Amino acid sequence: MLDAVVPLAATSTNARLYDALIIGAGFAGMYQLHSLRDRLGLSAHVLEAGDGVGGTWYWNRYPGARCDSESHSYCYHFSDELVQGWEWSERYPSQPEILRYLNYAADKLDLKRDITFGARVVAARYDEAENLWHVQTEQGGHYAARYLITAVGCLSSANLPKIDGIADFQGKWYHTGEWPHEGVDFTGKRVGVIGTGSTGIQAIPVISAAAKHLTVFQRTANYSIPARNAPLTDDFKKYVRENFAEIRDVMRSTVNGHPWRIADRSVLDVSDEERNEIFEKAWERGGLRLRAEFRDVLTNEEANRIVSDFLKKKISQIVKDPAKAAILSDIDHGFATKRPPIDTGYFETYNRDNVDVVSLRAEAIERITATGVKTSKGEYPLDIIVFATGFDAMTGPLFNLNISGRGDMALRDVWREGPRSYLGLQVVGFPNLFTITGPGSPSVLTNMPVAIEQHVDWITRCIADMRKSGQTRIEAKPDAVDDWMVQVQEVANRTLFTKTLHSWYLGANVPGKPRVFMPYIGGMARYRRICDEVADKGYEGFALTR
Ligand code: NA7
Repeated sequence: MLDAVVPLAATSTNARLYDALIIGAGFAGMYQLHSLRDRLGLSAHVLEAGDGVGGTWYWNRYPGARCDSESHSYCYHFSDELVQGWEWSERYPSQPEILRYLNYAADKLDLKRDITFGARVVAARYDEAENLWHVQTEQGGHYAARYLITAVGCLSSANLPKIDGIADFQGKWYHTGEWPHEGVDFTGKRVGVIGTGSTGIQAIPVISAAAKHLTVFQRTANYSIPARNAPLTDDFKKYVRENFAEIRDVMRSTVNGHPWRIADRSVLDVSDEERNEIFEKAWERGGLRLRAEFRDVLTNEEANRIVSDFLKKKISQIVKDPAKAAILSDIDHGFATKRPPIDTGYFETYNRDNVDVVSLRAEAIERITATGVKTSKGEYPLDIIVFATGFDAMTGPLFNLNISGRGDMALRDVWREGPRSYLGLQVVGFPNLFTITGPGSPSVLTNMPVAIEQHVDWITRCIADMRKSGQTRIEAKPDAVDDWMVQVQEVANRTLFTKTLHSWYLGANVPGKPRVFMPYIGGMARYRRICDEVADKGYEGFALTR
Protein backbone atom coordinates (compact mmCIF):
# COMPACT_ATOMS: atom_id res chain seq x y z
CA MET A 1 0.00 0.00 0.00
CA LEU A 2 1.05 3.53 -0.66
CA ASP A 3 1.01 4.51 3.02
CA ALA A 4 4.21 2.58 3.56
CA VAL A 5 6.20 4.30 0.84
CA VAL A 6 4.89 7.84 0.81
CA PRO A 7 7.49 10.58 1.17
CA LEU A 8 7.19 12.71 4.27
CA ALA A 9 6.43 15.84 2.30
CA ALA A 10 2.93 14.59 1.56
CA THR A 11 2.09 13.66 5.10
CA SER A 12 3.48 16.91 6.49
CA THR A 13 0.47 18.75 5.04
CA ASN A 14 -1.87 16.66 7.20
CA ALA A 15 -3.42 15.18 4.14
CA ARG A 16 -5.26 11.91 4.52
CA LEU A 17 -3.34 9.62 2.24
CA TYR A 18 -4.68 6.90 -0.06
CA ASP A 19 -3.53 4.88 -3.01
CA ALA A 20 -6.48 6.19 -4.97
CA LEU A 21 -9.00 8.96 -4.56
CA ILE A 22 -12.24 8.81 -6.48
CA ILE A 23 -14.46 11.85 -6.92
CA GLY A 24 -18.16 11.08 -7.06
CA ALA A 25 -20.32 8.27 -5.64
CA GLY A 26 -22.63 7.52 -8.54
CA PHE A 27 -22.56 4.39 -10.69
CA ALA A 28 -18.94 5.06 -11.70
CA GLY A 29 -17.38 6.02 -8.37
CA MET A 30 -19.04 3.18 -6.51
CA TYR A 31 -17.84 0.51 -8.92
CA GLN A 32 -14.36 2.06 -9.05
CA LEU A 33 -14.14 1.94 -5.26
CA HIS A 34 -15.23 -1.69 -5.20
CA SER A 35 -12.75 -2.62 -7.93
CA LEU A 36 -9.71 -0.95 -6.40
CA ARG A 37 -10.48 -1.81 -2.80
CA ASP A 38 -11.92 -5.29 -3.06
CA ARG A 39 -10.16 -6.63 -6.13
CA LEU A 40 -6.73 -4.99 -5.91
CA GLY A 41 -6.61 -4.46 -2.16
CA LEU A 42 -5.73 -0.79 -2.45
CA SER A 43 -6.59 1.93 -0.02
CA ALA A 44 -9.23 3.81 -1.99
CA HIS A 45 -11.58 6.53 -0.91
CA VAL A 46 -14.49 8.40 -2.47
CA LEU A 47 -15.27 12.09 -2.00
CA GLU A 48 -18.90 12.89 -2.70
CA ALA A 49 -20.57 16.31 -2.58
CA GLY A 50 -24.01 14.88 -1.84
CA ASP A 51 -25.15 13.40 1.42
CA GLY A 52 -25.75 10.02 -0.14
CA VAL A 53 -24.74 7.83 -3.05
CA GLY A 54 -26.43 8.16 -6.43
CA GLY A 55 -24.68 10.89 -8.40
CA THR A 56 -27.02 12.19 -11.05
CA TRP A 57 -29.87 10.26 -9.42
CA TYR A 58 -29.18 11.90 -6.10
CA TRP A 59 -29.58 15.42 -7.53
CA ASN A 60 -32.14 15.04 -10.34
CA ARG A 61 -35.30 14.66 -8.26
CA TYR A 62 -37.60 16.69 -10.48
CA PRO A 63 -41.14 15.39 -11.07
CA GLY A 64 -41.18 12.64 -13.68
CA ALA A 65 -37.43 11.95 -13.49
CA ARG A 66 -36.85 8.57 -15.04
CA CYS A 67 -34.13 6.81 -16.98
CA ASP A 68 -34.46 6.40 -20.75
CA SER A 69 -32.59 3.09 -20.68
CA GLU A 70 -34.65 0.03 -19.87
CA SER A 71 -34.32 -0.95 -16.24
CA HIS A 72 -32.87 -4.43 -16.78
CA SER A 73 -30.02 -2.82 -18.73
CA TYR A 74 -29.56 0.18 -16.45
CA CYS A 75 -27.69 -1.47 -13.62
CA TYR A 76 -24.40 -3.10 -12.76
CA HIS A 77 -23.70 -6.24 -14.68
CA PHE A 78 -20.28 -7.09 -13.26
CA SER A 79 -21.78 -9.10 -10.41
CA ASP A 80 -24.23 -11.95 -10.87
CA GLU A 81 -25.19 -11.61 -7.24
CA LEU A 82 -26.17 -7.96 -7.61
CA VAL A 83 -28.25 -8.72 -10.69
CA GLN A 84 -30.04 -11.64 -9.07
CA GLY A 85 -30.66 -9.80 -5.81
CA TRP A 86 -32.60 -6.92 -7.33
CA GLU A 87 -35.92 -6.73 -9.12
CA TRP A 88 -36.99 -3.67 -11.08
CA SER A 89 -40.65 -2.78 -10.99
CA GLU A 90 -41.11 -0.84 -14.25
CA ARG A 91 -39.84 -0.91 -17.81
CA TYR A 92 -38.06 2.41 -17.22
CA PRO A 93 -36.80 2.98 -13.70
CA SER A 94 -37.89 6.15 -11.89
CA GLN A 95 -35.37 8.30 -10.04
CA PRO A 96 -36.46 7.07 -6.58
CA GLU A 97 -36.14 3.44 -7.68
CA ILE A 98 -32.66 3.99 -9.16
CA LEU A 99 -31.59 5.72 -5.96
CA ARG A 100 -32.88 2.75 -3.97
CA TYR A 101 -30.99 0.43 -6.32
CA LEU A 102 -27.71 2.32 -5.89
CA ASN A 103 -28.12 2.25 -2.12
CA TYR A 104 -28.80 -1.46 -2.35
CA ALA A 105 -25.58 -1.94 -4.35
CA ALA A 106 -23.58 0.30 -1.99
CA ASP A 107 -24.79 -1.66 1.02
CA LYS A 108 -24.26 -5.08 -0.58
CA LEU A 109 -20.69 -4.12 -1.45
CA ASP A 110 -20.18 -2.34 1.87
CA LEU A 111 -19.01 0.82 0.13
CA LYS A 112 -20.30 3.61 2.35
CA ARG A 113 -17.58 3.19 4.97
CA ASP A 114 -15.06 4.39 2.38
CA ILE A 115 -17.04 7.35 1.12
CA THR A 116 -16.91 10.81 2.67
CA PHE A 117 -20.28 12.43 2.00
CA GLY A 118 -20.83 16.17 2.00
CA ALA A 119 -17.32 16.63 0.61
CA ARG A 120 -17.31 18.89 -2.45
CA VAL A 121 -13.96 18.91 -4.21
CA VAL A 122 -12.83 22.44 -4.99
CA ALA A 123 -9.23 21.82 -6.05
CA ALA A 124 -7.05 18.94 -7.21
CA ARG A 125 -3.35 19.56 -7.81
CA TYR A 126 -0.64 17.21 -9.04
CA ASP A 127 2.66 17.42 -7.20
CA GLU A 128 5.37 16.18 -9.52
CA ALA A 129 8.10 15.75 -6.91
CA GLU A 130 5.90 13.56 -4.75
CA ASN A 131 4.03 12.01 -7.67
CA LEU A 132 0.87 12.57 -5.70
CA TRP A 133 -2.45 14.25 -6.22
CA HIS A 134 -3.55 16.68 -3.52
CA VAL A 135 -7.26 17.22 -3.25
CA GLN A 136 -9.13 19.81 -1.23
CA THR A 137 -12.78 19.99 -0.37
CA GLU A 138 -14.98 22.98 0.29
CA GLN A 139 -15.42 21.66 3.80
CA GLY A 140 -11.67 22.02 4.47
CA GLY A 141 -10.65 18.40 3.94
CA HIS A 142 -7.22 17.70 2.46
CA TYR A 143 -6.49 14.37 0.86
CA ALA A 144 -3.60 12.98 -1.16
CA ALA A 145 -3.30 9.95 -3.40
CA ARG A 146 -1.19 8.46 -6.14
CA TYR A 147 -4.15 8.00 -8.44
CA LEU A 148 -6.98 10.43 -8.92
CA ILE A 149 -10.08 9.15 -10.66
CA THR A 150 -12.95 11.43 -11.59
CA ALA A 151 -16.35 9.80 -11.52
CA VAL A 152 -18.34 13.00 -11.70
CA GLY A 153 -20.69 12.09 -14.55
CA CYS A 154 -21.17 13.90 -17.84
CA LEU A 155 -24.39 15.74 -17.00
CA SER A 156 -23.95 17.02 -13.48
CA SER A 157 -23.05 20.68 -13.81
CA ALA A 158 -26.35 22.57 -14.07
CA ASN A 159 -26.65 25.05 -16.94
CA LEU A 160 -28.58 28.00 -15.57
CA PRO A 161 -29.04 30.55 -18.35
CA LYS A 162 -27.98 34.09 -17.57
CA ILE A 163 -31.35 35.78 -18.03
CA ASP A 164 -31.60 39.33 -16.74
CA GLY A 165 -33.80 39.91 -13.72
CA ILE A 166 -33.77 36.47 -12.13
CA ALA A 167 -32.87 38.01 -8.78
CA ASP A 168 -35.99 40.19 -8.98
CA PHE A 169 -38.39 37.26 -9.29
CA GLN A 170 -40.73 37.17 -6.28
CA GLY A 171 -41.88 33.61 -6.87
CA LYS A 172 -39.78 30.46 -6.56
CA TRP A 173 -37.43 29.11 -9.20
CA TYR A 174 -35.62 25.80 -9.51
CA HIS A 175 -33.18 24.04 -11.82
CA THR A 176 -34.22 20.44 -12.44
CA GLY A 177 -30.70 19.16 -11.79
CA GLU A 178 -30.64 20.66 -8.28
CA TRP A 179 -34.14 19.81 -7.17
CA PRO A 180 -35.12 20.26 -3.50
CA HIS A 181 -35.33 16.97 -1.64
CA GLU A 182 -38.64 17.91 -0.05
CA GLY A 183 -40.21 18.34 -3.51
CA VAL A 184 -42.17 21.28 -4.90
CA ASP A 185 -45.91 21.75 -4.52
CA PHE A 186 -47.36 23.01 -7.80
CA THR A 187 -50.97 22.87 -6.66
CA GLY A 188 -52.88 25.95 -7.74
CA LYS A 189 -49.73 27.62 -9.10
CA ARG A 190 -48.94 29.30 -12.40
CA VAL A 191 -45.80 27.55 -13.54
CA GLY A 192 -43.33 28.26 -16.35
CA VAL A 193 -40.99 25.56 -17.64
CA ILE A 194 -38.03 26.74 -19.71
CA GLY A 195 -36.53 23.94 -21.80
CA THR A 196 -37.86 21.01 -23.78
CA GLY A 197 -35.00 18.52 -23.71
CA SER A 198 -35.33 15.07 -22.15
CA THR A 199 -35.84 16.60 -18.72
CA GLY A 200 -38.50 19.15 -19.67
CA ILE A 201 -40.31 16.49 -21.67
CA GLN A 202 -40.42 14.21 -18.62
CA ALA A 203 -41.40 16.95 -16.17
CA ILE A 204 -44.00 18.85 -18.19
CA PRO A 205 -46.77 16.19 -18.12
CA VAL A 206 -46.37 15.65 -14.38
CA ILE A 207 -46.23 19.36 -13.51
CA SER A 208 -49.23 20.14 -15.71
CA ALA A 209 -51.35 17.65 -13.81
CA ALA A 210 -50.81 19.55 -10.55
CA ALA A 211 -50.42 23.16 -11.65
CA LYS A 212 -53.21 25.63 -12.18
CA HIS A 213 -51.56 26.71 -15.40
CA LEU A 214 -48.37 25.76 -17.18
CA THR A 215 -46.52 27.81 -19.79
CA VAL A 216 -43.80 25.95 -21.65
CA PHE A 217 -41.05 28.14 -23.10
CA GLN A 218 -39.60 26.25 -26.05
CA ARG A 219 -36.39 27.38 -27.76
CA THR A 220 -35.92 24.35 -30.00
CA ALA A 221 -38.81 22.06 -30.86
CA ASN A 222 -37.98 18.45 -30.16
CA TYR A 223 -38.90 14.95 -31.24
CA SER A 224 -40.11 12.53 -28.65
CA ILE A 225 -41.11 8.89 -28.78
CA PRO A 226 -43.55 7.38 -26.30
CA ALA A 227 -41.70 5.36 -23.66
CA ARG A 228 -44.70 3.07 -23.13
CA ASN A 229 -43.56 2.72 -19.57
CA ALA A 230 -45.42 0.03 -17.63
CA PRO A 231 -44.95 -2.31 -14.68
CA LEU A 232 -42.76 -5.28 -15.62
CA THR A 233 -44.59 -8.57 -15.93
CA ASP A 234 -43.54 -11.62 -13.95
CA ASP A 235 -42.66 -13.29 -17.23
CA PHE A 236 -40.27 -10.53 -18.17
CA LYS A 237 -38.65 -10.54 -14.74
CA LYS A 238 -38.16 -14.29 -15.06
CA TYR A 239 -36.70 -13.86 -18.54
CA VAL A 240 -34.17 -11.33 -17.21
CA ARG A 241 -33.21 -13.55 -14.26
CA GLU A 242 -32.67 -16.53 -16.48
CA ASN A 243 -30.97 -14.79 -19.38
CA PHE A 244 -29.00 -11.96 -17.90
CA ALA A 245 -25.63 -13.36 -19.04
CA GLU A 246 -26.87 -13.32 -22.60
CA ILE A 247 -28.40 -9.85 -22.17
CA ARG A 248 -25.06 -8.64 -20.83
CA ASP A 249 -23.23 -10.10 -23.84
CA VAL A 250 -25.56 -8.27 -26.20
CA MET A 251 -25.09 -4.97 -24.37
CA ARG A 252 -21.32 -5.37 -24.49
CA SER A 253 -21.30 -6.09 -28.19
CA THR A 254 -23.62 -3.36 -29.47
CA VAL A 255 -22.83 0.12 -30.68
CA ASN A 256 -24.50 1.93 -27.79
CA GLY A 257 -24.65 -0.60 -24.97
CA HIS A 258 -28.39 -1.14 -25.14
CA PRO A 259 -29.74 -4.69 -25.04
CA TRP A 260 -30.70 -4.78 -28.71
CA ARG A 261 -28.91 -4.82 -32.03
CA ILE A 262 -29.27 -2.34 -34.87
CA ALA A 263 -31.12 -3.86 -37.83
CA ASP A 264 -28.93 -4.27 -40.90
CA ARG A 265 -31.21 -2.56 -43.40
CA SER A 266 -31.43 0.87 -44.94
CA VAL A 267 -34.43 3.17 -44.62
CA LEU A 268 -34.15 3.55 -48.38
CA ASP A 269 -34.17 -0.17 -49.19
CA VAL A 270 -37.73 -0.89 -48.14
CA SER A 271 -41.03 0.10 -49.71
CA ASP A 272 -43.00 3.00 -48.25
CA GLU A 273 -45.56 0.55 -46.95
CA GLU A 274 -43.06 -1.75 -45.27
CA ARG A 275 -41.17 1.18 -43.77
CA ASN A 276 -44.30 2.70 -42.39
CA GLU A 277 -45.25 -0.59 -40.82
CA ILE A 278 -41.82 -0.86 -39.18
CA PHE A 279 -42.04 2.66 -37.81
CA GLU A 280 -45.59 2.19 -36.55
CA LYS A 281 -44.58 -0.98 -34.73
CA ALA A 282 -41.56 0.79 -33.22
CA TRP A 283 -43.77 3.70 -32.18
CA GLU A 284 -46.18 1.31 -30.49
CA ARG A 285 -43.37 -0.59 -28.78
CA GLY A 286 -41.91 2.74 -27.64
CA GLY A 287 -38.49 3.82 -26.48
CA LEU A 288 -35.12 4.62 -27.98
CA ARG A 289 -35.09 1.40 -29.96
CA LEU A 290 -36.88 3.09 -32.85
CA ARG A 291 -33.45 4.42 -33.86
CA ALA A 292 -32.20 0.88 -34.26
CA GLU A 293 -34.80 -0.19 -36.82
CA PHE A 294 -32.48 0.90 -39.62
CA ARG A 295 -28.71 1.19 -39.80
CA ASP A 296 -28.56 4.56 -41.58
CA VAL A 297 -30.84 6.82 -39.54
CA LEU A 298 -27.83 8.77 -38.31
CA THR A 299 -25.61 8.58 -41.34
CA ASN A 300 -27.81 9.22 -44.37
CA GLU A 301 -29.60 12.53 -44.73
CA GLU A 302 -32.47 11.18 -46.77
CA ALA A 303 -32.97 8.25 -44.39
CA ASN A 304 -32.98 10.64 -41.48
CA ARG A 305 -35.41 12.99 -43.18
CA ILE A 306 -37.89 10.15 -43.68
CA VAL A 307 -37.78 9.13 -40.00
CA SER A 308 -37.94 12.77 -38.94
CA ASP A 309 -41.03 13.36 -41.10
CA PHE A 310 -42.75 10.33 -39.62
CA LEU A 311 -42.18 11.66 -36.11
CA LYS A 312 -43.21 15.24 -36.94
CA LYS A 313 -46.46 13.93 -38.38
CA LYS A 314 -47.14 12.09 -35.14
CA ILE A 315 -46.94 15.39 -33.26
CA SER A 316 -49.49 17.01 -35.55
CA GLN A 317 -51.77 13.99 -35.15
CA ILE A 318 -51.60 14.04 -31.34
CA VAL A 319 -51.78 17.78 -30.64
CA LYS A 320 -55.29 18.98 -31.44
CA ASP A 321 -54.75 22.75 -31.42
CA PRO A 322 -53.14 23.54 -34.81
CA ALA A 323 -51.29 26.58 -33.44
CA LYS A 324 -49.68 24.52 -30.66
CA ALA A 325 -48.99 21.63 -33.05
CA ALA A 326 -47.23 24.01 -35.45
CA ILE A 327 -44.91 25.30 -32.72
CA LEU A 328 -44.17 21.81 -31.41
CA SER A 329 -43.52 20.17 -34.78
CA ASP A 330 -41.43 22.98 -36.26
CA ILE A 331 -38.24 21.01 -35.68
CA ASP A 332 -35.07 22.30 -37.28
CA HIS A 333 -32.77 19.30 -36.91
CA GLY A 334 -32.70 15.67 -37.88
CA PHE A 335 -34.09 13.06 -35.51
CA ALA A 336 -31.58 11.89 -32.90
CA THR A 337 -28.85 14.32 -33.97
CA LYS A 338 -29.62 15.88 -30.61
CA ARG A 339 -30.26 13.44 -27.78
CA PRO A 340 -33.76 12.04 -28.50
CA PRO A 341 -36.15 12.13 -25.55
CA ILE A 342 -38.77 9.53 -24.77
CA ASP A 343 -41.90 10.43 -22.87
CA THR A 344 -45.08 9.56 -21.07
CA GLY A 345 -47.91 11.61 -22.49
CA TYR A 346 -45.76 14.59 -23.51
CA PHE A 347 -47.49 15.79 -26.65
CA GLU A 348 -50.89 14.80 -25.22
CA THR A 349 -50.22 17.28 -22.41
CA TYR A 350 -50.71 20.14 -24.86
CA ASN A 351 -54.34 19.06 -25.27
CA ARG A 352 -54.98 20.19 -21.71
CA ASP A 353 -56.64 23.58 -21.35
CA ASN A 354 -54.17 24.63 -18.69
CA VAL A 355 -51.06 24.20 -20.87
CA ASP A 356 -49.64 26.68 -23.37
CA VAL A 357 -46.46 26.67 -25.38
CA VAL A 358 -44.47 29.77 -26.27
CA SER A 359 -41.96 29.62 -29.11
CA LEU A 360 -38.86 31.49 -28.07
CA ARG A 361 -37.92 31.64 -31.75
CA ALA A 362 -40.94 33.91 -32.28
CA GLU A 363 -40.64 35.85 -29.03
CA ALA A 364 -37.33 35.78 -27.21
CA ILE A 365 -37.16 36.08 -23.43
CA GLU A 366 -36.12 39.64 -22.61
CA ARG A 367 -35.98 39.34 -18.87
CA ILE A 368 -37.44 37.84 -15.78
CA THR A 369 -39.49 40.33 -13.80
CA ALA A 370 -40.76 40.30 -10.23
CA THR A 371 -43.91 38.55 -11.40
CA GLY A 372 -42.93 36.33 -14.31
CA VAL A 373 -41.25 36.13 -17.70
CA LYS A 374 -41.22 39.00 -20.18
CA THR A 375 -40.72 38.16 -23.84
CA SER A 376 -40.49 40.44 -26.84
CA LYS A 377 -44.23 39.96 -27.33
CA GLY A 378 -45.72 39.92 -23.87
CA GLU A 379 -45.60 39.08 -20.17
CA TYR A 380 -46.35 35.72 -18.59
CA PRO A 381 -47.26 35.99 -14.89
CA LEU A 382 -45.81 33.05 -12.94
CA ASP A 383 -45.54 31.79 -9.37
CA ILE A 384 -42.85 29.19 -10.12
CA ILE A 385 -40.20 28.97 -12.85
CA VAL A 386 -38.58 25.62 -13.61
CA PHE A 387 -35.33 25.73 -15.53
CA ALA A 388 -35.09 22.45 -17.44
CA THR A 389 -32.14 23.96 -19.26
CA GLY A 390 -29.72 21.09 -19.09
CA PHE A 391 -26.07 20.90 -18.24
CA ASP A 392 -22.62 22.15 -19.06
CA ALA A 393 -22.06 18.68 -20.42
CA MET A 394 -18.95 16.56 -20.12
CA THR A 395 -16.32 19.25 -19.46
CA GLY A 396 -18.33 21.31 -16.93
CA PRO A 397 -18.17 18.74 -14.11
CA LEU A 398 -14.40 18.35 -14.61
CA PHE A 399 -13.73 22.09 -14.69
CA ASN A 400 -15.68 22.50 -11.46
CA LEU A 401 -13.00 20.43 -9.73
CA ASN A 402 -10.27 23.00 -10.55
CA ILE A 403 -7.80 20.35 -11.58
CA SER A 404 -4.21 21.42 -12.20
CA GLY A 405 -1.54 19.13 -13.51
CA ARG A 406 2.20 19.30 -13.95
CA GLY A 407 3.56 22.84 -13.49
CA ASP A 408 0.21 23.98 -12.09
CA MET A 409 -1.37 23.85 -15.56
CA ALA A 410 -5.13 24.21 -15.16
CA LEU A 411 -7.29 21.71 -17.05
CA ARG A 412 -9.61 24.60 -17.84
CA ASP A 413 -6.76 26.34 -19.69
CA VAL A 414 -5.44 23.24 -21.40
CA TRP A 415 -8.95 22.57 -22.76
CA ARG A 416 -9.73 26.18 -23.60
CA GLU A 417 -10.26 25.26 -27.27
CA GLY A 418 -12.15 22.08 -26.38
CA PRO A 419 -11.35 18.83 -24.58
CA ARG A 420 -8.31 16.83 -25.74
CA SER A 421 -7.73 13.43 -24.27
CA TYR A 422 -6.41 9.99 -25.10
CA LEU A 423 -9.37 7.59 -25.25
CA GLY A 424 -11.33 9.95 -23.00
CA LEU A 425 -9.28 8.50 -20.19
CA GLN A 426 -6.20 10.67 -19.78
CA VAL A 427 -4.86 14.14 -20.50
CA VAL A 428 -1.28 15.14 -21.31
CA GLY A 429 0.28 16.88 -18.31
CA PHE A 430 -2.01 15.18 -15.79
CA PRO A 431 -0.25 11.94 -14.81
CA ASN A 432 -2.20 9.30 -12.92
CA LEU A 433 -5.45 11.15 -13.48
CA PHE A 434 -8.18 9.02 -15.02
CA THR A 435 -11.48 10.48 -16.18
CA ILE A 436 -14.29 7.92 -16.19
CA THR A 437 -16.57 8.54 -19.21
CA GLY A 438 -14.49 11.60 -20.06
CA PRO A 439 -14.84 13.54 -23.31
CA GLY A 440 -13.41 11.48 -26.15
CA SER A 441 -15.07 8.27 -24.94
CA PRO A 442 -18.52 6.90 -25.96
CA SER A 443 -20.13 7.88 -22.64
CA VAL A 444 -23.32 9.87 -23.30
CA LEU A 445 -23.94 8.08 -26.58
CA THR A 446 -24.38 4.81 -24.74
CA ASN A 447 -26.34 3.17 -22.03
CA MET A 448 -24.15 4.67 -19.31
CA PRO A 449 -23.59 1.73 -16.93
CA VAL A 450 -22.06 -0.25 -19.81
CA ALA A 451 -19.61 2.54 -20.64
CA ILE A 452 -18.85 3.02 -16.94
CA GLU A 453 -18.10 -0.65 -16.30
CA GLN A 454 -15.80 -0.76 -19.31
CA HIS A 455 -13.84 2.29 -18.14
CA VAL A 456 -13.61 1.14 -14.54
CA ASP A 457 -12.42 -2.32 -15.61
CA TRP A 458 -9.78 -0.77 -17.87
CA ILE A 459 -8.51 1.64 -15.20
CA THR A 460 -8.42 -1.15 -12.63
CA ARG A 461 -6.47 -3.41 -14.95
CA CYS A 462 -4.09 -0.55 -15.75
CA ILE A 463 -3.36 0.18 -12.10
CA ALA A 464 -2.96 -3.53 -11.36
CA ASP A 465 -0.50 -3.89 -14.25
CA MET A 466 1.47 -0.86 -13.10
CA ARG A 467 1.80 -2.24 -9.62
CA LYS A 468 2.93 -5.60 -10.95
CA SER A 469 5.66 -4.00 -13.02
CA GLY A 470 6.63 -1.47 -10.36
CA GLN A 471 5.58 1.55 -12.39
CA THR A 472 4.19 4.51 -10.54
CA ARG A 473 3.29 7.05 -13.19
CA ILE A 474 1.20 6.85 -16.33
CA GLU A 475 0.53 9.70 -18.68
CA ALA A 476 -0.92 9.98 -22.16
CA LYS A 477 1.62 10.88 -24.88
CA PRO A 478 0.93 14.00 -26.96
CA ASP A 479 1.05 12.06 -30.26
CA ALA A 480 -1.49 9.55 -29.00
CA VAL A 481 -3.82 12.37 -28.03
CA ASP A 482 -3.43 14.02 -31.44
CA ASP A 483 -4.22 10.74 -33.21
CA TRP A 484 -7.20 10.01 -30.99
CA MET A 485 -8.69 13.47 -31.46
CA VAL A 486 -8.46 13.02 -35.23
CA GLN A 487 -10.28 9.70 -34.90
CA VAL A 488 -12.97 11.21 -32.67
CA GLN A 489 -13.66 13.97 -35.19
CA GLU A 490 -13.43 11.68 -38.21
CA VAL A 491 -16.04 9.26 -36.96
CA ALA A 492 -18.27 12.15 -35.89
CA ASN A 493 -18.00 13.73 -39.34
CA ARG A 494 -19.22 10.51 -40.94
CA THR A 495 -22.52 10.97 -39.12
CA LEU A 496 -25.24 13.61 -39.10
CA PHE A 497 -24.43 14.60 -35.51
CA THR A 498 -22.03 17.34 -36.57
CA LYS A 499 -24.66 18.83 -38.90
CA THR A 500 -26.82 19.89 -35.95
CA LEU A 501 -24.86 22.77 -34.55
CA HIS A 502 -26.98 23.52 -31.51
CA SER A 503 -26.58 20.29 -29.54
CA TRP A 504 -24.94 19.92 -26.18
CA TYR A 505 -22.79 17.15 -27.69
CA LEU A 506 -21.05 20.09 -29.38
CA GLY A 507 -21.17 22.35 -26.35
CA ALA A 508 -23.57 24.71 -28.09
CA ASN A 509 -26.00 25.08 -25.18
CA VAL A 510 -23.46 26.97 -23.06
CA PRO A 511 -22.57 30.44 -24.34
CA GLY A 512 -18.85 30.77 -25.10
CA LYS A 513 -18.14 27.04 -24.96
CA PRO A 514 -16.01 25.84 -27.90
CA ARG A 515 -17.93 23.85 -30.52
CA VAL A 516 -16.22 20.49 -30.44
CA PHE A 517 -18.02 17.18 -30.80
CA MET A 518 -17.08 15.70 -27.44
CA PRO A 519 -18.07 12.03 -27.26
CA TYR A 520 -16.53 9.22 -29.35
CA ILE A 521 -19.18 7.99 -31.75
CA GLY A 522 -17.34 5.00 -33.21
CA GLY A 523 -19.40 2.62 -31.09
CA MET A 524 -19.00 1.08 -27.68
CA ALA A 525 -17.90 -2.35 -28.92
CA ARG A 526 -15.22 -0.92 -31.19
CA TYR A 527 -14.06 1.45 -28.48
CA ARG A 528 -13.76 -1.46 -26.05
CA ARG A 529 -11.59 -3.33 -28.56
CA ILE A 530 -9.34 -0.32 -29.04
CA CYS A 531 -8.87 0.13 -25.28
CA ASP A 532 -8.12 -3.58 -24.81
CA GLU A 533 -5.56 -3.53 -27.62
CA VAL A 534 -3.87 -0.50 -26.12
CA ALA A 535 -3.55 -2.34 -22.79
CA ASP A 536 -2.44 -5.58 -24.46
CA LYS A 537 0.35 -3.71 -26.21
CA GLY A 538 1.77 -2.50 -22.91
CA TYR A 539 -0.34 0.67 -22.80
CA GLU A 540 0.55 1.93 -26.22
CA GLY A 541 0.30 5.71 -26.38
CA PHE A 542 0.94 6.13 -22.67
CA ALA A 543 4.29 6.89 -21.02
CA LEU A 544 4.86 4.70 -17.98
CA THR A 545 7.63 5.48 -15.54
CA ARG A 546 8.87 4.44 -12.15
P1 NA7 B 1 -30.99 19.46 -22.64
O1 NA7 B 1 -31.22 18.28 -23.47
O2 NA7 B 1 -29.73 20.24 -22.83
O3 NA7 B 1 -32.25 20.42 -22.83
C1 NA7 B 1 -32.25 21.71 -22.31
C2 NA7 B 1 -33.40 22.46 -22.86
O4 NA7 B 1 -33.34 23.80 -22.35
C3 NA7 B 1 -33.38 22.58 -24.37
O5 NA7 B 1 -34.69 22.60 -24.83
C4 NA7 B 1 -32.71 23.92 -24.57
O6 NA7 B 1 -32.98 24.52 -25.80
C5 NA7 B 1 -33.31 24.71 -23.44
N1 NA7 B 1 -32.51 25.86 -23.08
C6 NA7 B 1 -31.22 25.89 -22.69
N2 NA7 B 1 -30.83 27.15 -22.46
C7 NA7 B 1 -31.89 27.93 -22.72
C8 NA7 B 1 -32.11 29.33 -22.68
N3 NA7 B 1 -31.13 30.16 -22.34
N4 NA7 B 1 -33.32 29.79 -23.02
C9 NA7 B 1 -34.30 28.95 -23.38
N5 NA7 B 1 -34.15 27.61 -23.44
C10 NA7 B 1 -32.96 27.11 -23.12
O7 NA7 B 1 -31.03 19.11 -21.09
P2 NA7 B 1 -31.96 18.05 -20.35
O8 NA7 B 1 -31.78 18.26 -18.91
O9 NA7 B 1 -33.32 18.08 -20.90
O10 NA7 B 1 -31.35 16.67 -20.77
C11 NA7 B 1 -29.97 16.43 -20.58
C12 NA7 B 1 -29.68 14.98 -20.76
O11 NA7 B 1 -30.06 14.26 -19.60
C13 NA7 B 1 -30.41 14.29 -21.84
O12 NA7 B 1 -29.93 14.58 -23.09
C14 NA7 B 1 -30.26 12.86 -21.46
O13 NA7 B 1 -28.98 12.40 -21.84
C15 NA7 B 1 -30.38 12.91 -19.99
P3 NA7 B 1 -32.01 24.21 -27.07
O14 NA7 B 1 -32.39 22.85 -27.54
O15 NA7 B 1 -30.60 24.28 -26.56
O16 NA7 B 1 -32.32 25.30 -28.01
